Amino acid sequence: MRTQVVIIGSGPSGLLLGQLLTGAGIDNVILDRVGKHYILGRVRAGVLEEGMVGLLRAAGAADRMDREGLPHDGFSLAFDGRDHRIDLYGLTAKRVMVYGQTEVTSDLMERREATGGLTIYEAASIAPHGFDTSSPYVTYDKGGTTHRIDCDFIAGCDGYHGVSRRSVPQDALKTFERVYPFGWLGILADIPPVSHELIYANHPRGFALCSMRSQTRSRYYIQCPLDEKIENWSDDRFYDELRRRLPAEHAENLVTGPSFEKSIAPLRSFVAEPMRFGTLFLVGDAAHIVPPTGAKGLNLAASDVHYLFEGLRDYYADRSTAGIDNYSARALKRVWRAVRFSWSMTVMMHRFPDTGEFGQKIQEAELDYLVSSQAASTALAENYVGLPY
Ligand code: RFL
Ligand code: PHB
Repeated sequence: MRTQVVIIGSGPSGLLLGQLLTGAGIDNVILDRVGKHYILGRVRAGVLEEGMVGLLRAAGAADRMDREGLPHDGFSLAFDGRDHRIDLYGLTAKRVMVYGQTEVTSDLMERREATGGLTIYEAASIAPHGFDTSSPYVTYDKGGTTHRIDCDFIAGCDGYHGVSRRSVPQDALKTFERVYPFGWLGILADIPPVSHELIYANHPRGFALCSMRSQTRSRYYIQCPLDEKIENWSDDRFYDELRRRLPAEHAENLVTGPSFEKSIAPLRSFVAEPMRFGTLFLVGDAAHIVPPTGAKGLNLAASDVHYLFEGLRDYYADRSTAGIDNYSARALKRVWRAVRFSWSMTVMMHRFPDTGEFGQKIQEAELDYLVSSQAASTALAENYVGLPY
């Protein structure tokens, strides 16, 4: 088989790139090692920047988001028993959209099916080859045979554990990493959210986040030790701990109910440079991971897709290579800004092993400054709604 672009990975990066390419008349095939239902079973991001919302519209996959998504004009920082609103819209004239990654993925899959795009699920041993030449190809096993797809370019959209980054010679790659000494225990439950906006809480017992998927579905997280066992956390224990970490006005209003998803996510910052190797491009989590505190992971995947799509579109329009040549530098510039923001939010909001009473006071002083200085609130808001592409 032959196509123009092979996309490895059918997560949000791969699907969004696929739809933008299809819309520009550029042939592409998506390969994933798992099936559609497995991909849709992963509960992840919930906050979309305006840039990502615009890309979903450009991909023709925004109708349901525009109907059901919740535009948010602000969020709260809670500390020292009180709640402080950050007026995103008032400070930046921008808002964010609360709409789950599961929904984004499902809408993109539906759009791909409607436009006749080819996705090969449950393809084993996917491997990129020859990407140091202008005629790369990808092989995979399915139905007892090895298949080969020849192409012009390969987009590695296969996440942190994918094969694309691992296929690059290790001496061609520089990696940067920080692993945080805690995780997030998250639940999803069909209960009305405790507040109509997100609450990020700093508490001496640890961080807590109240998010949502709709007016009737809540997504709550609490910081937990990395070796915590999920079976030790009944719903009641989770809600009790969440209540302790929230200001009294919210703790009293918390509606509880059975969770239908509960998982622990480790937190890390990771960047691999560069993001291009000949005719192979790394996109999204395949190239970088941020801790979820800044709600940036999926949004960074979207800005990578934007830069790569522009480069490929220009290449096919007039053989200009400027866009693909600049892809890595343009993407990494924005990546590092989001890595910094996510790291700083994580450091300011969480209890570290050495935080102690002094560290707690410093965090509270920083938060107090952030919410009371217009300049500092604006800087926070500008990063949260997303820096320009
Ligand atoms: P994905 O979503 O990991 O998709 C990669 C796809 O590649 C497939 N794959 C392979 N395919 C072929 N061969 C292989 N060898 C393969 N290995 C893997 C996988 O099956 C999968 O289908 O990466 P992508 O598309 O780059 O998307 C990135 C986002 O998923 C991620 O950045 C966000 O979920 C991060 N994140 C958040 N981001 C936000 O922007 N806002 C948020 O509010 C937010 N909250 C979160 C988050 C991530 C979380 N967790 C669990 C890590 C909250 C959490 C708890
Ligand atoms: C979520 O709703 O899952 C969510 C929201 C905001 C974050 C992280 C996760 O910062």
